[in-house]
Amino acid sequence: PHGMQQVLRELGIQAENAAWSTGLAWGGASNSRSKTIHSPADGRRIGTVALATTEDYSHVVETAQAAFKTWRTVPAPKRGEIVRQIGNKLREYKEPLGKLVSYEMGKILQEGLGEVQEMIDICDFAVGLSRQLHGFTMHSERPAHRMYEQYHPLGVVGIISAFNFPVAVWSWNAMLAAVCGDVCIWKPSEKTPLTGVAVQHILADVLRENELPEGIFNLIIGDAEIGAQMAADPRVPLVSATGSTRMGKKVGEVVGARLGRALLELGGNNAIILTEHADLDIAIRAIVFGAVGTAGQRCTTTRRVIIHEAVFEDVKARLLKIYPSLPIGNPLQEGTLVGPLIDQDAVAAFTKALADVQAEGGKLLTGGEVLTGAGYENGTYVKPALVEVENHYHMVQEETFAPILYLIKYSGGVEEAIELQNGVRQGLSSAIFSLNMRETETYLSHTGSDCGIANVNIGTSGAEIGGAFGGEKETGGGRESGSDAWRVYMRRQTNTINYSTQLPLAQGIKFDV
Ligand code: UN1
Repeated sequence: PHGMQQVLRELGIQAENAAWSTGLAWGGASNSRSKTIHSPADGRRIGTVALATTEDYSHVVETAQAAFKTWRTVPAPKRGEIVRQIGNKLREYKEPLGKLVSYEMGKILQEGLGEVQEMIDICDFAVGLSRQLHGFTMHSERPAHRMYEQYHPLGVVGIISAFNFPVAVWSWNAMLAAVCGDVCIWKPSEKTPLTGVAVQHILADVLRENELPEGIFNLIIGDAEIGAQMAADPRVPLVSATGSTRMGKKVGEVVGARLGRALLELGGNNAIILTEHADLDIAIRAIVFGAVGTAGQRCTTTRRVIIHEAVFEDVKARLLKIYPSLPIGNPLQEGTLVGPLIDQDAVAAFTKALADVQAEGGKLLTGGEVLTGAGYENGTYVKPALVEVENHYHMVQEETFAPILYLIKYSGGVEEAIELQNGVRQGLSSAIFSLNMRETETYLSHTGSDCGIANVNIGTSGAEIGGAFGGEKETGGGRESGSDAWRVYMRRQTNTINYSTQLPLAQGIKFDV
């Protein structure tokens, strides 16, 4: 379908039944558990992977540890050169990899290609970063002493990625980690391992061409057990996990118990505030992209719109005009804007959330149906839903990973809207649409949005890689991608050097022996 055989050939995926890869070597599982991956778009089989065992995991960790000893001695700008080559390979493979992302995950082709572009962008960023892993220098209180700090590679970085951005979020972590001198072990979502296999093939070319040892970039396909093992493993000083808050709490607890580092990027409950001073034309576009893009399966998806009563009816009417005619269908078909949900469990969660929120008093305005008939045989396609609710409803407080948009009315000033926005357990992304400077500056101030991302006249999703990405509260507090997010992938060392003939002590302490 849609030339998928050709795509798989172009990507060189031969490792059917692979369970792990250390970059050059591939292995099946040491037992016979396997998983067949079907496209959420049409239910067809794309490939079969094996599920790694504890022994496979140990082998991969040991290979990674050995590779670290070499990789950390390669100068950072030379590591950047390898990442530059990876970026170039991704440019070469953008089309087939984007198609596979779209087919395996279900996001529309435009977004599949956008995801690969996000990988290319982070490669470029990491190349520049490889010459900018800066620490501070400071003045010592002691004469003829010098103080500075430096950043050293950390070691093995575990990356647990989610199905919704099967490759981009890995690349945010792996490309930064790579220039920092770390080696990575990637456990992709069991729902989307094939894009991981494809990326691993692309990496292998670069490793081979540069005669690098295996073990710098590793892939391990497995279930939650492998993730749990990684979290508990003291040989993995940093575990970066993207996914649900439920998963992240477990990983965070286990990593925390051994005093390791966890970088968590978990659930969001992202809101857009529309004040009476909003430019509604651009606001509506942002809301629709944010709410139905990726079929509501981004962690930055717009889940709530908090609308001033003066414009509430107008906004509702405009959304009600767009929602019923959204083109829903095969994500590889040009013109489709809404693809399928990842699987039927996700459809069940969508349906249940809508039933529950209505039981609480929510008013379903449009959508909510599971589509049937030609093109929808797989049972994974739904009509995005709009529901009028109150913010305190139990379901509104939850993140349902599906295209449900909650409309919430407010009548006071921007402070009231901010309080509603912040009145959830999650704190990832947020936005305000207003042309009134007092409102927008209040929103961005310390009394404003409590999220990791706060935008003005831009929606909640679709962040650029240059900024730090992540959020507060139950979102987990981690920051990935741009800005100085790289620091978490390194260990900081403070160095004091004495070039005098004396040994003065700090704080003026006298200690004569
Ligand atoms: C995610 O959903 O886990 O800002 C990541 C965005 C994308 C990344 C989303 N650049 O929506």
